[in-house]
Amino acid sequence: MLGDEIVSRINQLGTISETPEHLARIFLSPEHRIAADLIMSWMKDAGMAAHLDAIGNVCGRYEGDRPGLPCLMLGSHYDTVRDAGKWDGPLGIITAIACVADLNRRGVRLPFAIEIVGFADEEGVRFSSTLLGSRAIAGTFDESVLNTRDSAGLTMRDAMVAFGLDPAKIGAAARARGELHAYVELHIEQGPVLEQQNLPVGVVTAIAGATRLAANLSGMAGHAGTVPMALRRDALAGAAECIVAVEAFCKADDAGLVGTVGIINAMPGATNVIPGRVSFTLDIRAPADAHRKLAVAEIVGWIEAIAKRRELSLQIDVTHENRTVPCAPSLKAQMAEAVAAEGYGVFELPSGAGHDGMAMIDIADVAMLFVRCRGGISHNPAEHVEIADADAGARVLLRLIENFRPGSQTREAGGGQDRAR
Ligand code: HGY
Ligand code: MN
Ligand code: MN
Repeated sequence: MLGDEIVSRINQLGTISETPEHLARIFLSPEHRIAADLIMSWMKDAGMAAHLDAIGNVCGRYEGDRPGLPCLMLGSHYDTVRDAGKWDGPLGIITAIACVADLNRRGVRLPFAIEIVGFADEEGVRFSSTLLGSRAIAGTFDESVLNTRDSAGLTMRDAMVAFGLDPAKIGAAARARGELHAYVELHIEQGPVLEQQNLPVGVVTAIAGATRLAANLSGMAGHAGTVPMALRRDALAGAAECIVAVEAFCKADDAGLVGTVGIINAMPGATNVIPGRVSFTLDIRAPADAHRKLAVAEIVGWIEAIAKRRELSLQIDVTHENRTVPCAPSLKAQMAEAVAAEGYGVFELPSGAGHDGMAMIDIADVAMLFVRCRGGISHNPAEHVEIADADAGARVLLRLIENFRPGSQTREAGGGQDRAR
């Protein structure tokens, strides 16, 4: 069963982490490099040529029935969030490698090549701008991101050099539209819908767009014991009011709007000091781009009004924006055929989570296959996939690959992607 090897490799990769207690494999970290080497070895065992590209993506290629053919590109990301689950990202890479290994064992060569990419930075944990690996491959990497600093003050440029990469060569990772027939990603659903439908797999219709913002509030630090409440300009109390306002605004929405404050930092950070400065992040998403953009404008308006009333100064910037990306109808149809051929009900659903297909759309049609995960839990160490579902995902992906019919590309290159900020 393909699922056995997949689960064992998920467990093996899941031990490669910043700390043993909480899984974290952050872009350009030492553990990121160890993971890249392990994935490369798996690709080579599966009969692929494998290398690390100019931004740290792990790239494998399995030639078709003659050399140099355009490829069906598969993949997912091998970086993680902090205190992550071990399936988010790796399942797509490891399953794709298992499929190629199966073809290789049988000596099957197809009328197209197969490439698998382990993308280096989908989550954007370190430099607050996501999809860096897939943007480099799509040729849409924004060089200004090289100047952003991580929490230790290191720029992406310096982190790349320390990792052994040359920032000046990122452009070499870019692929031309004609080199790919399509990009197809298998990923855990990260939501509860397939479990509710009692289905192991689902066909993704679109990947929801997202806007990330960084907010900084400044008031007046002071003595916790001597400053009367009425005279305070407490930046943390102000941030708290903003966070509750964002939650209330999104809860009141009936069109799929979601808003999250994932990081907050109060300074100077002492029990007996009124916080003079606070920084926090915002992540706003909705199925429809126009709705998301309107919501972002309204939320920023709310935050500005709260800051003004509390006499706090506010700096709020968009750090990342991605529009909703549709999956190609011709690929969805082929995916549905593969699901049905494996004996499962065909169920279509949108992705609330972002994925590398949001960048890959600029050079190829995109499709995704979701695999059920227990309780819909993700970005959490409790993330889990049953072996039977991992096996189901692998069999559907293998069926899609073997029956894949390269269609006409339906998008012009550079299809209006909001550039990462
Ligand atoms: O944030 C996301 O949706 C993805 O997990 N990076
Ligand atoms: Mn994720
Ligand atoms: Mn993911």
